[in-house]
Order: sequence, then structure tokens, then C-alpha cells
Amino acid sequence: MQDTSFAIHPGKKIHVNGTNYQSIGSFVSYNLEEKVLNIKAENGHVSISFYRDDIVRITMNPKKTPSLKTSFAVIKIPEDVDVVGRETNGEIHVSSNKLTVVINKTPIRISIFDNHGRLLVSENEAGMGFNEKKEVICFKEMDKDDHFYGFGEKTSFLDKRGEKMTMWNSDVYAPHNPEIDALYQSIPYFMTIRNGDAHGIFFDNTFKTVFDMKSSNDSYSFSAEGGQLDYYVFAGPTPKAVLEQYSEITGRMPIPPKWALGYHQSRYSYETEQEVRELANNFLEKNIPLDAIYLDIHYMDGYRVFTFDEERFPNPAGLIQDLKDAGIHVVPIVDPGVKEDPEYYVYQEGVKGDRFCKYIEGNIYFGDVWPGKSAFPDLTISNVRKWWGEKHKFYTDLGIEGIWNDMNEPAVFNESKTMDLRVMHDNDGDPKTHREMHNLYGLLMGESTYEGMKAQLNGNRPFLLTRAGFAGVQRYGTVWTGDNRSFWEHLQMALPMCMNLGLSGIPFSGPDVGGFAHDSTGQLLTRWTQVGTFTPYFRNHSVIESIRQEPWSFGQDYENIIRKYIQERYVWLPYLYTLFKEASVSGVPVMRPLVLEFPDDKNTFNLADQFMIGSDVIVAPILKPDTYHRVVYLPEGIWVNYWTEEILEGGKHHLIHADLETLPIFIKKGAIITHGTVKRSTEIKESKITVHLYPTENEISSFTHYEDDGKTFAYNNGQYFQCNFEAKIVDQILEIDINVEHDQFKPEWEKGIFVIHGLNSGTEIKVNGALQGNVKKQSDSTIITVLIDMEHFNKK
Ligand code: MIG
Repeated sequence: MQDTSFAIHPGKKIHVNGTNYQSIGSFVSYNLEEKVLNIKAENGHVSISFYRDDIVRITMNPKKTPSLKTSFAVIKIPEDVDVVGRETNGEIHVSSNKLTVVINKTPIRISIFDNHGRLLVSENEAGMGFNEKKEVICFKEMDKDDHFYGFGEKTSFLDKRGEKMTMWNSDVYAPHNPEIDALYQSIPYFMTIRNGDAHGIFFDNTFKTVFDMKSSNDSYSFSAEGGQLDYYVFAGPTPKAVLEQYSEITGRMPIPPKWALGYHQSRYSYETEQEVRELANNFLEKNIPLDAIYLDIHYMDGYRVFTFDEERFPNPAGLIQDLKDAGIHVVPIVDPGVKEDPEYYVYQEGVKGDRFCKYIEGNIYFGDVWPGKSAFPDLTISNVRKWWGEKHKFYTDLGIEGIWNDMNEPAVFNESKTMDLRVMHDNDGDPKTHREMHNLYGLLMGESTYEGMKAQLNGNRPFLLTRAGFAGVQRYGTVWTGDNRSFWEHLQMALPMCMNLGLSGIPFSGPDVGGFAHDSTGQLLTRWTQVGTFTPYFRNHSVIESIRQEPWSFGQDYENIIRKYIQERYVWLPYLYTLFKEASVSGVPVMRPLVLEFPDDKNTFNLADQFMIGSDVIVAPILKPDTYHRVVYLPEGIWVNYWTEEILEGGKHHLIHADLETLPIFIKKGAIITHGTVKRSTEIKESKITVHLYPTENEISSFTHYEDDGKTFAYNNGQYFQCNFEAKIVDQILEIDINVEHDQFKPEWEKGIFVIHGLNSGTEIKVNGALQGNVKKQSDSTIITVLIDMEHFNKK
């Protein structure tokens, strides 16, 4: 990439690696058409349009008035925004209520301000332009206080200032280290946090793109190998507002089926029906919860997708039903490569229906993948997506509700690791080369698979796991971070990677717990499982021929701890589920870097070895071998050690002890947290809700708990339960209010308790105005439990 990307030396004549950079020059004329401001410059054309008053789109085409078509990433249609314009001698101003775009005329330089006059983005002296290779680029000024987040799935630390990143979906088996700047996902989007405020940029260009936040101290750039410069600026002003704005453009994740949030077990591969049954039995016997087992490529007949090998899996329907009865879902892998085999129905249908990727000359493109020589569905064609989606009836007829998409970069076993870039995708009659469409392949496969499954599941929510994707992938899939290794370094890296995925609009992600390649160890698996308890996606997976890493693989002592943390996942599930619901509405992720909640606090800017679940819980795992202490940063506020009830003052670093059994967890005073019970699977009825209260004199606590059937889309028709808990301490009385806001769904639990942490002795407790008599307090503890009268969960 080094030799194709741009470099700039501020103040000098701009040479871009042997090619000549050409800026678009100065203003010539403008016109206003359907609320789009079109500007003609000496060497290019710029269009400016508002999508919402806090979202503006800027498009530049060197040759002609820019096309306002968008990529598949964008689902938003521009709203009718009130915009006012004003022209002076040297500038044009266009403003919505929340943003002002200032276009300096000679030369053209665009600056964007918010409605408080805060400068969000401005071009540096190089502005925007292109070179003779038809690459497009934009240079922005970089403030000394800018910190950059997002960019999807990247190695290295949380803050991407000082990094140069490429967006090109790549199957990287090894290494995953800071030198590798393109992995499986391409999310050409980032958020800037500067002095506590945030704004965002989404670069909607599907070619290979490069974000260079490294080559200069006072500017950064983003560029693409082709196409238009086409980006959206999000006004913020908070990091959460930016996520709402970005996810308004590229979409949000629907609420996942609850079983997708349980513990999942995988291996490359569980090779026979017998092996799968034994695996499931082991979980049941060892009392380790389990919601899904994955079938990697060995389940297929010669790696033909949409088949089962009849010898290894003589009765898939029976297997799937028996597991379902035990609360376990089966998730088979589906790769895009279709074996070239004239006797194989999928290949036949593909050829006959003209559904495979082809060269412009008309011959099918073949690449080597698992099945040998294979063809690939041209998923840029809507009818092919439909066909591919319908093929999944093979699985849904067997009772399968989850699919695992792998190799969908697409990966091909050759030097370039992917399809020939000259392949011409039909793209519904608007043909484009693979060079332009490559980054979309995983997203399109996701749409096809998700929608296909959805159509066949009689109202149940499908689950899709995908390795590759583009901006918008959250609408269809859960992202796992591919082929990591059983290295402590990869456990460490998983945290910023998943947090940045979350900041990129993808709330549902996780790494292979225990590490995929290489051999895990008992200690590493234990520490990694502790992290997995709180990563949005929680799956243990390992490569063929590596040491086994099922929870019991390293002996009883490790097994006991691992069991405890898998069980703990189920305890936290109601809380996590509520956060998933929040993500589905706001785009704000479940797993959060501290900087998302405390963007003013410089200690959080690059804090990546601890994370938050929601706004009130900090998880600070041990990420190093033989290590039983670590430093934990607790921001402003008072924090409570989840395990010991110890009170810790915020705004400072603490040295925390954590033996192998302990995952350090801290709860913010003022929090309310809803817990469930340990269960074999999410399919088991929830018997009890436990509401943990950490009341404080200083503020009113409030939490809105959400539930629905966890299975269907009925929540879209209002069939959900929502209940607000509020607590305040007034004159030595803790007043708790339960307010059922929505009751179109009846939760399963028949019992509820309040667990009140750290209340001063002598404080009385009222629930919905009634003094509570039956209050239990263990003599040596600061915990009080109160049984909740179930009447309170009926709407008043
Ligand atoms: O070329 O299906 O990332 O999870 O086990 C390897 C076999 C193909 C890569 C995936 C991994 C999966 C493996 N796959």
C-alpha cells in the first residue's frame, strides 16, 4: 500500500509517490438544485447536501457533477432539512440548525462548524484533489488534541492517532499485529474526540481506502483508489450522539435472539454427529451452560455448501432436534465458494441461472478454496442475493436458525488472497469491477443470508456470524475477529479491537475465546473466558490440530473457574440484553471504552486494557500470564468492587488484586443493575429477577430494564416489557419506585428481589411508597435484600 497511497509534506510542493497531486483549485460557479449545493471548481466539482441538520454529505468528482448515489452501506434517505445560504466575496456559507459549512473560494477549502461556532473539520492547505492514477484524497487539519476512534476492526491500541490504516477486506491468517493494517472488515469511518467533544466522518467509498493519521503532526488524510470523494460529517457533540448519527446513515443492529448472547462452543471441526452429541453431553454433565455448537467445514459433503456429509452426519435433523431439546442451537459454517461440480445442484443452479461472478468476456471466475476449484455467487445482483438466501431453506428445514459466514472477504487461496480484481460484477445492470466491489462482498452475503433466513424462520430472529463486512454490516451480522492466536498479546488486542468495532456502529462482536490458532493453556483460557463473560459475543473456537480448549480441557481447577464465568454470563444476561436493546435504538455499543462515557478525562483517551458494559460497570481483566495484580483506572465517582463491596474513590488509579478466580469488576455508585439466574441455556425459563441497587445520597438512581420474548420480532409491534427503577435517599429513607412503562409482554420470572448495596444502617426502605418490614441484612455485611411484591410489576 505504501507505494499507492499519498504522502504529503506540509508546506512543500506536493508529490504523491511519483504521481502528481492536483487540488481542485479555486471556485468558478455554483448552483442550488433540490437542496444540493453544486460547486464548480477549476479542476473538479463538489456537492454539498444535508441528510439531517446534524449530518452533512460532501462529494467531490474531478470530472463532473458528483453522483449522489450511495454505496450499499447507506440506508438513509436525506430528510427535508431547512438550509440557509449566504455568499460573500470570499466565501459561501450553508447552514442547517446544527451545522455550518463554510466554503472558502480561492482556493476552495471547506470548513465545518457546529451551531456553537465550534470548528469540527477543516481542510489544510492541500485541500482535496486527485492524482493521475484517479485516486481521490482529502487533507484535514489535525488539532493537537484530536484523538481518533473507530475504523472498524484494527490491530493496535484504542486511539488511532499515529496510525495509517487501509480498508481492504483481507483474510489474514497471520500475523495479527500492529503492522497489519487491513483485516477482514472495512469500516471507513471514525470519530474524533477533541477536548471532550466529538464529531465523526464516514467515507462512503468501496474501493481500497487509506486513512493516514500518522504521516503528519498537523494534518490527516483519507484517500481512495478510485471513485468519488464522498463523505459524511456528523456533528456530535457527544461521542454517543456521533454513534446515533452514523448509525442513522448505515443502520443499526436488530435485537439479537437471546440464544445468540449465551455461551457458544466451536472447533475446527467437530467432525461427526457422535462427536457433537458427546460434546453436548459433556456440557450438560459438567453443568456448564451452553447455547450453541458450531459446525465447521467438515460437516459438508466435500465442502459443498448446503449439504451434509451423509457418513459423518447421518441424521442432521435428529441431531439438531435433540440438541434443541437440550437448549442448544447448531450453527453451520457457509462459505461463498461453490464447488465446480456439474452433478452438484448448487453449482448447476448457479451456472444455469447465470448467477456466478464473471469476467467481462462472459466466462465464470474460478478460484481455489476448500472445495477445490469454485465459483462465487455474484451477490451484487439482487436476484442472486435472493437465490442464495433461499438456499438456506436447506438449513432452516432442519431446524437451524443461525449461520456462520466465513471466507467472505472473499478469500481465495492465491497470491492476492482474493478474487481477480478484473472480475466484472453485474451490480444490477451497473457493472463494476471487483476492485470497486471487493469490500462489499461480505456485507452483501450478510444481507442475502440474514434476509433469506429471516424469510424462512416463521417470525424467529436469525443469527448470523460473519467474518467480513463493510460499514452497515451491523444490520445483518455479528462480527468475530477472525484468526487470532492463543497469545496473551491477542487477548490484550481483542479489547481495543472490539471497542473500536463498537465505536464503528457494530455493537455485537467478539474474538475467538482462548485464541484460534496456536495452543491455548489453562491459564490463558481462564483469563480469556473471564473477558468473554462481558464481550458482546462469547464463543470459544480453536483450529484443527491445536490442543483442545473446551472448558474442561486443562483440568478441574481451571474448569471450575471457567464454569463460574460462563455461568456469570447468564447472571448478567438481563442487563446485557437491555444494553443490546439500547444499541438497536441508538447505535451505542454494549461494550464501551471508558472514553465513550468520560470523553473529558484524559486518562481514558487510550485506555484499552479495561472496558465498560453500559454506563456503570467497569471490567478490568488480567491480561498477562502469572499476574495477580493490576492497575485499574476508575474515573470520577465512587465505585464499588463487585465481589468484595469495597468502596473505591474515582478519579484515580488503584492497584487491584485478582487471583485466578477473579475478574475485577467495579460498579458505579448510583447504578441499578438487573440480574438473572444461572441457567443451562437461555432457553430455560428465567425464574427470578434480581435488582441490584447501589444507592447514593448524591443523586437519583434510575435504570430502565427491557425484556421481550427474546425470539421473535414481536417487539416491533410493541410486544415488550419495560420497567423503570428509580431510587433515592431522602431523610434516612431509601425510596425505590418501580414504574412499569410498557407491559405488552409478560416476563417469565415469578420472583423478584432487591439487593441493596452499601446502605447506611438505620436507613428505612420504601417501595412504591410502602415501608418494607421484611428487610434482611446479614450481620457482617452491607447488603440488604428485600423481596419484591410481584404486584409492582403490573402496570399502574
Ligand atoms: O481457511 O473453516 O476464520 O474460524 O475455523 C480457514 C475453517 C477457514 C477460517 C476461519 C476459522 C475457521 C476456518 N476458516
